[in-house]
Amino acid sequence: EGAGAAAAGTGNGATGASATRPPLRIGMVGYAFMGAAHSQGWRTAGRVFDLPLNPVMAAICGRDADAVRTAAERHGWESTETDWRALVERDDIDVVDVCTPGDSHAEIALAALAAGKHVLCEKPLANTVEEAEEMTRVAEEAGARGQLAMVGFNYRRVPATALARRMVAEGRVGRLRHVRVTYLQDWLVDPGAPLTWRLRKELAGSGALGDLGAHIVDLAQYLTGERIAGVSALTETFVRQRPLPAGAARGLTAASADGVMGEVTVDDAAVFTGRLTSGALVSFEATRYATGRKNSLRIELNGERGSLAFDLERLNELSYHDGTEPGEHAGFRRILVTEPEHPYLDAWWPPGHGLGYEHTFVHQARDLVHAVAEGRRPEPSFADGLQVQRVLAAVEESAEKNSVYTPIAP
Ligand code: SOE
Repeated sequence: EGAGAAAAGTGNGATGASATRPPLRIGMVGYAFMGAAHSQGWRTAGRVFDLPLNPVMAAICGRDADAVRTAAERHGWESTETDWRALVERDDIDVVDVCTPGDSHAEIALAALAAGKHVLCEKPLANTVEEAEEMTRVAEEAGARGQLAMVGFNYRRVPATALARRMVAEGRVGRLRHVRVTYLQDWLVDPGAPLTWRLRKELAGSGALGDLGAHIVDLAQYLTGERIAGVSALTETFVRQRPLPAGAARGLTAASADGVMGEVTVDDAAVFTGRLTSGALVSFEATRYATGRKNSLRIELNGERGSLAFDLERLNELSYHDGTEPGEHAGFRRILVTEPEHPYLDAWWPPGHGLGYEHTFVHQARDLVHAVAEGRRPEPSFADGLQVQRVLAAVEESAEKNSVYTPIAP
């Protein structure tokens, strides 16, 4: 992949060499925030990276025909469907990309695997451990037939987190002692904010825990290469009644004018500590009530030989402290993760020009295309998604028992 490829191509679809490669036809279900983010990924990946297959945005699916047509035009999808079952059965689709709320992940992913498709499923993998177990079992069977199943933990695809993973694996922090992770947002601070699907257990599975906690559990396990062996947790729902949304009940719509209230059935925040399999200690915090924190995901790892620190709001940077340096000149150094030697960056802009949130979805699309072409199990797999689901369930169980330490089976 050559530096400067990013500058090539401006229209929708593939340009130049990529148009001559075999197609990988994508069918996406859902067109809200994640649908837009994934669209961006599929549209851009083949124009920036020299991919072995050419991603084709074949069809987008949503229940509202007008809205899905508008989304198709905006994002560059070739056709639309209003029934996901029809999309899944189409012969001209190779990958089904599931960008719906969690209550439909299992049903759509299982049907897509049964229809012989590869699947990319947004996080968290499912709303329950049982669903995630079934999805993983079916994905493993499908894997034996050459089908791939991947979960959309996109923060693995920030160049700085991928570099952190590489540095941990190279032993640059040594044996781990502490990991501390927080994921803070503030979009629920206003008690008048509407009761959207994300606040209803039957649709979202859980609240800040599944939405934000899933990301940081996955990131902690990915960066350390370890599993969380057990947790002690507290969760809280600060605002228990909220106005029902006007219009579509599932979207992030404005509050209804008539003031009808509904019950919030998920957590607003989760705080938990855990133990890695190596014995290192981990602390986690996920909330939607941290005023001024918009999308603040921070992780710090402290090992015997050094430390690493990452902040999503400064995502082109990684801080590293080399604990083996003489004290006099030691300190955290800021690595600007924009060099061509850094993960994903050989295809992007010259050093110092920086990437953003959307690029994680471009990298996710790139990695899935490579995995399909090379017949490689993609990461994170459904089994990785199941492991995260088990941690989330253990957090809920521990919180119900007022923070009793709850072990997690592998
Ligand atoms: C909402 O809290 C949200 O959009 C999450 O659902 C995403 O996974 C995260 O990337 C940003 O915040």
